[in-house]
Amino acid sequence: MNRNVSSVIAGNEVTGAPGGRLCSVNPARTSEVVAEVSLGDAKTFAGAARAARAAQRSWSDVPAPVRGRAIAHIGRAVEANADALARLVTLEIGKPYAEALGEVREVVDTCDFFLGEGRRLYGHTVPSEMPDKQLFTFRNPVGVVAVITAGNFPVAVPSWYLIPALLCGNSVVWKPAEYAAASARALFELVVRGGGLPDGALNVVLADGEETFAGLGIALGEGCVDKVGFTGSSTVGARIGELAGRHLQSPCLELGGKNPMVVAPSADIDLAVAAALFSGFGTAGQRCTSLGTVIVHEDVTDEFTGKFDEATRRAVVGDPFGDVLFGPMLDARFGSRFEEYLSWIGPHHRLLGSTGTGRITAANPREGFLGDPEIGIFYHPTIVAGLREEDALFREETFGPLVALMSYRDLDEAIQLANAPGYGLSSSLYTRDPAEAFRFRRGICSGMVSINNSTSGAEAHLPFGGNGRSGNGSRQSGIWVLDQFTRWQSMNWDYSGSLQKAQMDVTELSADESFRLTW
Ligand code: UN1
Repeated sequence: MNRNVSSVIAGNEVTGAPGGRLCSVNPARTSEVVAEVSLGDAKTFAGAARAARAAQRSWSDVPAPVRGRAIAHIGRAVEANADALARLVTLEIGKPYAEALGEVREVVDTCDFFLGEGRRLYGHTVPSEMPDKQLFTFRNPVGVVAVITAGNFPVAVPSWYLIPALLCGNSVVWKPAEYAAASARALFELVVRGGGLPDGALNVVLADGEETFAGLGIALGEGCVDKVGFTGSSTVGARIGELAGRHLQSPCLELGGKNPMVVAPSADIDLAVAAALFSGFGTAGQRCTSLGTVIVHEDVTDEFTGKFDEATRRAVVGDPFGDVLFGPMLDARFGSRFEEYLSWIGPHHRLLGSTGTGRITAANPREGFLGDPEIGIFYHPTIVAGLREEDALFREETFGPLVALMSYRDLDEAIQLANAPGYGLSSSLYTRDPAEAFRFRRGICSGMVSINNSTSGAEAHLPFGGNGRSGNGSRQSGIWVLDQFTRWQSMNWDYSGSLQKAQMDVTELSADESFRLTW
């Protein structure tokens, strides 16, 4: 498999590569090219936004239930191609096949949820304070939505934007991660062809970050983008938020996380270890919901640490088409960035989980590795104990297979430590004490809380999103995302035949204020 992939605007493949060309390679075997990618530039992005603007009105004229049927067809198309799509995801970003299949399932779940929303998109009928007058609310599409997504979930996370945005009657310009361009093009084709969408309703632009940012600036300036959705790092999210804010827009931002897991003394330790293993190292720790720091009660620290260390040492790393805990990094750039995080390890830290740290090679081997580590971008899983609050490893997201470990004395301290880095995406508590569970829920500043479940693995129809450094409070998924992709319009209709002035012409009943109860 080796395909050329380019942008598609208003149904036409963009020819040429004003933004240059790159190869999307298999990170488990970097000599294998998955796709040759022709990149667009800022003008390409702005052109796509204009095309989306031109197509938006006629797309929103399609009745919502008919748009819902299109979403139903997209879901079935993705389901029918699940294996091929999941294989492509594994090939292109190195996520284990079982996880890739789960991610494809998440696209189908999203379609299943929104296909029915086409027959709802409810507004309200609201009573008026005056007779012969009726009030209403309607959901209107926002217009053109620009969606910029990361490549760690190259099909599921984009679907959280594309599917509801299209269902609500918006047209979309989607800029996926360049290093996951083939998976993106595959999803694009399933959505456009599977759903039978008209040209321009969905456009895909392949471009690097800076060209995208410049193009977004142009499009916002021309009034061709009405809503920005972004999933990626907190640093880039802050830049996008600033740009959108200058145009009086509030974007939907889904950013990084330093997701804590608190292990209370009453916890089922084996269960907590299994969860820490999955959420710390699944997807090689490259989920926004990946576990950042385990905060363990001091009474069970030794037990938890011993078991977590052992489970991590035993875990199989390697070929993502095999039965492994995790495969390679998504792309070379994530390998280099991870090395920077590893450089934050100091002399006061204690390393667990592996016999080595850093890149897995013949000279720095990992026992039980599946395949040949030299041909891909593989890293040792690392558990760092002995953390202090002032450590960068405690405060910053470390996108990669690294989990930090700390101890706590009482729940208030655990909550304080869990909130201290200032992110607020996902969190988890292992306990058998229900009062502790509700106290934790109340005290934690994260958008998502798991009790006796890991920090990752959110279902596709609960609100997904974070606070603080993890986002601006926007929520995706389920009914909650409708507020991102529609705007409320209120209408009042006076059929009294006279000008009834609100607040001034209201007739109240005469209440007897002097009445007192004597029983
Ligand atoms: C992300 O990493 O951006 O809850 C999304 C989870 C997945 C989604 C992660 N369902 O881990």
